[in-house]
Amino acid sequence: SNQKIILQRRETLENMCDERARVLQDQFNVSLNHVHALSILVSTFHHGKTPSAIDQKTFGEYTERTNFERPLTSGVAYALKVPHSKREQFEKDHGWTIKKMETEDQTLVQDCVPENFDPAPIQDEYAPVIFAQETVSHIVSVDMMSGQEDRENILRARASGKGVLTSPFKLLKSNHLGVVLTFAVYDTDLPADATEEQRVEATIGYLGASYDMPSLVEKLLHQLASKQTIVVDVYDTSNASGLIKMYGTEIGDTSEEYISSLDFGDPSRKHEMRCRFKDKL
Ligand code: WA2
Repeated sequence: SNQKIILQRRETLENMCDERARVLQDQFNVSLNHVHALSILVSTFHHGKTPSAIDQKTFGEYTERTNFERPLTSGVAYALKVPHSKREQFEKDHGWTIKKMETEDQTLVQDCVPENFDPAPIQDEYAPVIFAQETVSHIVSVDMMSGQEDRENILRARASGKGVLTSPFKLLKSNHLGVVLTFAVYDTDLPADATEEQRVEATIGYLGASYDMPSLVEKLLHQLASKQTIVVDVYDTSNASGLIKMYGTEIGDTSEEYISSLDFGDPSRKHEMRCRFKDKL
């Protein structure tokens, strides 16, 4: 009967949506665990050894060769915590100045490379990138605290000791919306119940990964069958007053929609997947 067909169609939509949401969430979780492990690698082999066993070349090769471990990421990078009192020495040691992050509101896309960035204005502290995977080499020397989303992520990561996510924003040298995942690196083994102040004090750097949502969700959905049948949108719903579409299209039969929940591991961010049929019944 017609009623039966409508119910079956509904069930198909729910199953396909839940499956896609589960695959996306699992892949995200896998890469989150590997980014966490990378922060421990930097702590052990860069800060834990004298001389350090990691330089840009080692970091670049290692992160490129282990890229398969971090599905959905477009690149990983490591930034150091540099207080203003150490800036001059830091810049002398590295042979470059700490740059201010400049967004495309102020400049042309092609100018958005650190060589064209101005030196960072005086601040209490900076977070210049010292190591980067080849895919995000354009952020080396950029002060991550001079970008609003990156700065908020850094502050939350070091106070919490957990992996934290930004809201979707336009990444440097990208035309897409993306998110950044950040883990703080500490110079001592902190007790699990360490206070925020102890955590901030013990912070020495920040390991971050960027996710270019459209191209990466696209790649993932491509691997699943029946891409012809449904269309999916991914939303950041953290702010009830304004949902942000991180991925999606305008097409599809909007008369029937199903929502699957997504958990990307940061309790202060909420996400969901909204699915609908491509064609009307
Ligand atoms: N990585 C790549 N592209 C970006 C970006 C970013 N942040 N911010 C804007 N465009 C080194 O949390 C520390 C990575 C920030 C980590």
